[in-house]
Amino acid sequence: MTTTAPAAPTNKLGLTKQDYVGSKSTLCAGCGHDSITAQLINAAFEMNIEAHKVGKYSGIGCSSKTPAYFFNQAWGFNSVHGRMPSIATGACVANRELVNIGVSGDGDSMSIGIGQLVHMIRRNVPMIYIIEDNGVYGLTKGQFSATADLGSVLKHGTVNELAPIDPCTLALELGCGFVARSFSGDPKQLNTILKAAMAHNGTCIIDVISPCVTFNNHDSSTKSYKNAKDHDFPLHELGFVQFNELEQVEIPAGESKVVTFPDGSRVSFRALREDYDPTDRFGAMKVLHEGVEKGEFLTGLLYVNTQKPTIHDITHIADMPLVHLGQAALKPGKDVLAQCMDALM
Ligand SMILES: Cc1ncc(C[n+]2csc(CCOP(=O)(O)OP(=O)(O)O)c2C)c(N)n1
Ligand code: SF4
Repeated sequence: MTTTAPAAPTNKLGLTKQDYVGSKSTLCAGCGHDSITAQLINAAFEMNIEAHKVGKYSGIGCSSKTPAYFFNQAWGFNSVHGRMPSIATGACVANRELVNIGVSGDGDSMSIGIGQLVHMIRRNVPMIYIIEDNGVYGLTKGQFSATADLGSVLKHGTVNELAPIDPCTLALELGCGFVARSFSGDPKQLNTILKAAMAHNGTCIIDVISPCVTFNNHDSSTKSYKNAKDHDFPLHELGFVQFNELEQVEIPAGESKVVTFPDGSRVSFRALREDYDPTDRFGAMKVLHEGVEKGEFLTGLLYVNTQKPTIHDITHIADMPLVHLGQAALKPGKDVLAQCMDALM
């Protein structure tokens, strides 16, 4: 008797998880970046994202190679080192219907690319920007990056004497409306944060500690699997209910703070640290600074503000994606041009 394998589960679009997969990873076995890719695939499958409506972007680094490993059907641009934000901003303005996902490294984002990144956050470009944070430049063989903790030690003994830049406090300072930190070794939390980011409209900065097993996973590294596990301090237990499941799933009243996203999806926060309020920006900054002093590695959806105007609102961009506008709208004629010129005088 022959038995047939059970059919793979499908989502509301009739797609299987395999439909969200990309090429085979060429990263080192055990690299944290591959776990992040896996959660992106899971989150997009669960959120019924249409992969052909995704724009995926990156800079240069091992982390920046990863968009090749998910969503084969998506649009993609692997940019120059640190230049992903301007490429993504252009794509986002040209087609406001895209779901934008950027993957970068701590080197790509916090050194050569920091100038671009801060202006992307300031403009509130709707995109999920993941920093796969291992404290080193993995691709160029493990030099310290700008997120390496003060006093951390490289494999061959070099000590880092510079204070780190924290992507999350930087994003909070810039008024980013969605700031999160997670760990590639905590798939459940990361999955929930990614789904919430997919429901958000605006820049999402997600700093994910993602150990580099080849150059920065030893005992004296503060970005190793062991160190992250030993010091991981989740600020809350997160729950996520997508807008189209609200009728089936109940969020327990009373104990949780609930934030509703523009598409109707909800995130619930059950506080593990008393009085942490994820909608209080200054409070979040204070807790993060205190955490650094205590040596705590604080994770969760640190801050969320669903009301911030995006670049589309600020620039009054047309509802119709610019890429779909016809000739008549794109070439409105001499009179309109003259009016524009007059307005500038
Ligand atoms: C303009 C330019 N400068 C320097 C480099 C060399 N370079 C390649 S990747 C990289 C840093 C990668 O580190 P990170 O972004 O943290 O990614 P990881 O490899 O650790 O995932 C550098 C400096 C480059 N490719 N282009
Ligand atoms: S060198 Fe490090 S960051 Fe790059 S693939 Fe290997 S483990 Fe990952």
